[in-house]
Amino acid sequence: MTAVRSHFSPDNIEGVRLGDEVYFHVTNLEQDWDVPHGFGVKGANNAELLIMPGETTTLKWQPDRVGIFPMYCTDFCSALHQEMQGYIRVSPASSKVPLSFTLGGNSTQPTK
Ligand SMILES: [Cu+2]
Repeated sequence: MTAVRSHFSPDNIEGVRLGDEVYFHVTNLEQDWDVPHGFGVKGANNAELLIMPGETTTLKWQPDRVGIFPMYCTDFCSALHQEMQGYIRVSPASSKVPLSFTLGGNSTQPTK
C-alpha cells in the first residue's frame, strides 16, 4: 500500500483469513523529505513502522482472532493525521471471502 497525506491506499482490506500471515509493504509517496508516515495495526505484536519519504518498509502481522482491525498512521503528519487510517476484516479460516481491497468505496476486487 501507499501512504501520502492523508490516506493509505487501499484503506479497506477484506479476505484475510485467520491463520494467514499478512505482510504490509508500505511505501511513503511524499515529495517532501521531512514528512515521514507511520503504520500500525491493532493487535500486532511488534512496534509500528516509521517510513521515510520514498522508502518502503514491511510489517508482518498474524491476526489472532476473527474481526475488524484498524490500521493507522502512527506519526503525526498533518492536520488530517487522525484521518489516516483504515480497516482490515479477518474472516474465519474456512471462509470463502475473496481477497479484495478498496479505497474510498471503489472496489478493486479482481474479476474471477
Ligand atoms: Cu500520519
